Amino acid sequence: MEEKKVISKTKEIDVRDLTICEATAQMLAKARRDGVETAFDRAINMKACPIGADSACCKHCAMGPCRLNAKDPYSKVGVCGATIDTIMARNFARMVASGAAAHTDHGMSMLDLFREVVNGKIKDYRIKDTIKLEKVAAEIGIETDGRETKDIAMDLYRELERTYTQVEGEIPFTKRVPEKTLEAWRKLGIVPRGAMREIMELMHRTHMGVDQHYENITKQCSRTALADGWGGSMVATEISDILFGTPTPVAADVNMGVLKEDAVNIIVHGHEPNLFESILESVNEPTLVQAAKDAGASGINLVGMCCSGAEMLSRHGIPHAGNFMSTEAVLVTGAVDAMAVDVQCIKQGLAKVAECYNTVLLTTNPRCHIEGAEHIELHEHDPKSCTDEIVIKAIGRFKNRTLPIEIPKIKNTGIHGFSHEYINYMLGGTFRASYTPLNDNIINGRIRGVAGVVGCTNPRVKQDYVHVELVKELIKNDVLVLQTGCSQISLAKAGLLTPEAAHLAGQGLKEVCETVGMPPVLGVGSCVDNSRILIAASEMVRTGGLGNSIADLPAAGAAPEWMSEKAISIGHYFVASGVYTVFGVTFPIVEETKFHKLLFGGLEKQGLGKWGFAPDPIEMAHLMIAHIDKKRKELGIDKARERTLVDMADRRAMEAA
Ligand code: XCC
Repeated sequence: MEEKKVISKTKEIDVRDLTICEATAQMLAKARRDGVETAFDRAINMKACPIGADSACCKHCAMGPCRLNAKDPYSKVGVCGATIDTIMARNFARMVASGAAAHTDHGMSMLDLFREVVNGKIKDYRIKDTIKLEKVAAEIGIETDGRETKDIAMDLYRELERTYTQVEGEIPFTKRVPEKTLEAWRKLGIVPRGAMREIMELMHRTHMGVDQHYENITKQCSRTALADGWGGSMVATEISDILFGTPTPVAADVNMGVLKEDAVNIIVHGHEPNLFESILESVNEPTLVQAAKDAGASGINLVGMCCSGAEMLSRHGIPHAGNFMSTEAVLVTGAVDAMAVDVQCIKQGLAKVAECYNTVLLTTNPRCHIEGAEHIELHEHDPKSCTDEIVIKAIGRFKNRTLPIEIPKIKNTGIHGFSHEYINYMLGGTFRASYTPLNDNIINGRIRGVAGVVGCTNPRVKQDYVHVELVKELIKNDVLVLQTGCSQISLAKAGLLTPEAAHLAGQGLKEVCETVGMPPVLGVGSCVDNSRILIAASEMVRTGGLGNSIADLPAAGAAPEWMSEKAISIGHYFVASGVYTVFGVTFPIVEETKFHKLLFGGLEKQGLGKWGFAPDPIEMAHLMIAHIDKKRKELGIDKARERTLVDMADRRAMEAA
């Protein structure tokens, strides 16, 4: 191990104050012994810039960078005269633009792949879910009756391409938006055209000297974020389902204990399922399995991390080693022979940690090279030449293992893969698949409301703690929780993605879970799969009894440990879709400014949702529950809930007697 670092300040901090993930804590302790630095150490040693944290600085031109005073925000303006509201709105807008670009570029890659599969130029992938293909096509007005799959697929491609390239008009999936929600968007002029146009316009407007009204900037923010949620992300999810299969519940293991000391361990970390799907074939290739055995291994063990890991967990039950803040820690086990990455959330710090443990770190996507990592590009016309090579390199590293291996013996089994299609089926059964039972249970008060808890982990807070405490508090109060991304992994590690976790739920939610046999926390996939939550919300509106728009639903969202710009884009498309969305950790805004009042209240008055902020999980849960209760009252179903609670109390009293 070369170049040992002295991690002075961090040594005094107990690793258990950094994470509640036992496996990560064990590996952080080992990293310290080994003299290896991780993002946890860097976060302690690097105080977040206080001016940037408040979004009170502007570096959009060379007359600055200008710094305003967050404590007295209207005392100064930038050199050009930009006010604090303009500066904060522009900074926020650029986060939305970047996050939306990440999701839409990912979605467009999936669509490129789909086109080449349909026209027969790519033969290594194929359409797996023709039922979903026809369903999605029919939903957006494509004729499906009596037509060849290939013809429907080509029409679907052409139609969905508009999501990205269309210059005028509404993107195709606006057909899924509840009428009243769409009406509010049309009134505000925020129905997305094509993602490329929206992102381009947002970047233009935030250039020096263009849009200098925070309200107008926020409108384009909403339009761009909606182009992500109902466009780029939704296309990524739907096309991935069509190509690789729509998830259905599957039992799978999560945590570092999924690594095997005697096997060749390969981790895939990133966001695009094609790399993972292809490597899944490579690790089952008989010649490569034999090569691993010849090297003395029991076999090849393929494991996921972060979001593509969450997709593979949902689709195929592939084990998952951990979320974003565990990606360096997992390498400290010494057991990872190769880590292959594609795009998004790949810390540059991985290169150094991989080097310390002789792990082969491989980049595979032309968009993401990392200094110090080897690049083997994945070409979709011949993906196996890349993924076979990754396996060969991993076997080579296995053969030459020299360092001691320490794998935390922790594994948590849970149920993953609740697509919105499956939720429909699960609640209604094969012959009457519908959201009616969910709506009925919300109306009668057994389920108080629905929450989407999503997003990253962040070393500025104790890893997993905020996610876990928030979700526990929500289910305890009869709120059904849907999860994606790194948050889903936090809860899976805490054992809440099991039907048995129903005992932690309130009496009403517990009854529903026990009747259906479902967990109180439903894992729906990766971050682009947040679009499944939007579709579920639309279905709830369409089913009836819970209002006419998404904003009417007794629902709320949260990203309690967020860190990425994608999270801001996701948060804003939920807000623009009508959802009260609460973030933890920090929020890039100065409180009590006009821009703050717009995001945290004004948008709701326009018929959209609103932002909230609370770093404490219990406070966050109660903000969400209060909102859910407010919506129940507006719908006139608050009495049903009170009645149910009285009934429950009576019954408990009877049971106790
Ligand atoms: Fe990244 Fe998607 Fe955040 Fe996790 S949740 S840290 S964005 S991997 Ni998507």
